[in-house]
Amino acid sequence: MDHRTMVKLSKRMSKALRHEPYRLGLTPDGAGWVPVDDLLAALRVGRPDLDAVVAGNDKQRFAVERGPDGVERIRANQGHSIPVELGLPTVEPPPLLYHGTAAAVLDSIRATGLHRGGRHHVHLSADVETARRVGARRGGPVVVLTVDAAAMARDGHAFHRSANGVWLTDAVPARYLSPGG
Ligand code: HQG
Repeated sequence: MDHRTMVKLSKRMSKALRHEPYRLGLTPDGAGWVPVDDLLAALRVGRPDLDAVVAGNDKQRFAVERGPDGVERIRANQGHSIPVELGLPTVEPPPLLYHGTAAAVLDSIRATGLHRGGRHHVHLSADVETARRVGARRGGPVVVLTVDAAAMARDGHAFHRSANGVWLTDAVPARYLSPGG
C-alpha cells in the first residue's frame, strides 16, 4: 500500500474507533475495543491492509490483541470522543510537557487554560518537536506552550500516558503554562 492510501485508511479507522462507531454499526466495549472482523466488514477493507496500517502507523494509533474470549480486537490508543474508559493508570509525568497549537488561540488559552474540547483529555507531548507537529495540523502559525507538569502533579492533577506515548490530563489551568518550548 502506498503512503497516501495508508494515511487515508488510518483516518477512516480513527474516525470509526474514536468518533463514529455507531454510525457504522460498531459497538465498542467499555474500553473501546471492537472485534477486528467487525471493523473490516464495516470499512470494507482486507486484513492485510488493516495490519499494514496498524504496524506502519507513524504514531502507533491502534492496538490489536486477543481478548479474553479469544476474539481478536482492535482499539484506538487515544483521541476518543465517544465515552470510553481506557483504563490507563495514573503515572508521574516528566517535569515539563508541551502543547502545540495555533497562535490564533493563544489569548483564549492564556485566559482559560487548556481544555479538552471534544476529546476525553488535553493532549500533551513529551518533546517540543512533537508538540510543534501537533500544532501544525491546524495550518497557520504555531505556538508551543510549556506545561509545568511537575507542579501540576504536586498540586494533585492526574496524568496518564497512552500506549503510543501521548500524555493526557483533564485540564491545564493557565498558571502552569508558559510560552515557548
Ligand atoms: C485548543 C492528534 C482555545 C487546543 C495530535 C487544540 C494529538 C483551546 C484544540 C491529538 C483551548 C483541540 C490531539 C482554549 C485548548 N481556547 N483553544 N482555552 N484549550 N484549545 O485536535 O491537542 O493524529 O482535540 O490547543 O497528534 O490539537 O488524531 O487536540 O488546538 O495527539 O492521532 O483546542 O490529535 O493525534 O484540538 O490534538 P484537538 P490536539 P491524531
